[in-house]
Amino acid sequence: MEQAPNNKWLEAWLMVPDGDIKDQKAPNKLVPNIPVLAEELREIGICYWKLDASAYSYPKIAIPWDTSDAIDSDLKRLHDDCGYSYADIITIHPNTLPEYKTKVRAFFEEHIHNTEEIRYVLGGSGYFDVCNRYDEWVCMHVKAGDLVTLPEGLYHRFTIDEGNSIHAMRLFIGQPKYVKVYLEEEKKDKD
Ligand code: KMT
Ligand code: NI
Repeated sequence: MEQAPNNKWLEAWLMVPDGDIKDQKAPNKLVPNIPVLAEELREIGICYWKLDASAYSYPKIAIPWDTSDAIDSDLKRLHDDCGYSYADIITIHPNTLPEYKTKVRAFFEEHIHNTEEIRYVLGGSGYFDVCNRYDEWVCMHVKAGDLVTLPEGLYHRFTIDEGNSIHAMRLFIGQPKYVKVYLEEEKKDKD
C-alpha cells in the first residue's frame, strides 16, 4: 500500500536541547519553530501511512490482539504486504496501564531496537522523537490514524502529550521483541 503523500505527513519539528526540556509532554519546539518535512523523515527511514482509525472499534487493551480480527481493509493490506504477524493494543492512561508513571518515564528514555518499531495510533496522541543525521531530536506528533514505522537501529523515544492518553497498536514481524538498548548504559528490559 502507498504511503501518505509528502504534503499529508505528520507534523514534525526540531526540538529544544535536552537540557531545556522541563516537561516531556510539552511540544518543546524551538523559537522560532523549525519544521521538519516528510522528505527528511523519509531519509532517516521513517515510513508513514494514514488510516481511518475512527471508522473501526478496537479493544482498549489486547495482549496479544488477534490480527485476523482486523476488518479495516487498509490495515489488512499493510499487515499482509509487510508481514506483520503479531500485534497488541495498549492504552497509555493511568487507569489502563499498570505502573503508568514509571512506564511513561521509561518510554521517554532514548533507545534503539534490533527490529523495526511499528505503531498504529487508534486514539489520543503523543510524540515520537527520532534522532536525525545531525544527532538532533526531531519530534513527530502522532494522532489517531497515523501508522508509523521506525527502522531498526534508529534512536528514538516516546511520550504521551498534554492530552495524557494514547491508544495504540504495536505490530511486529515475527514474535514481539521489546528489547531496548539504551545509550548510556546498555541495559535490557521488557515493557
Ligand atoms: C515504545 O516502544 O516506546 C512504545 O511502544 C510507546 C508506546 S506505543 C505509542
Ligand atoms: Ni522503541
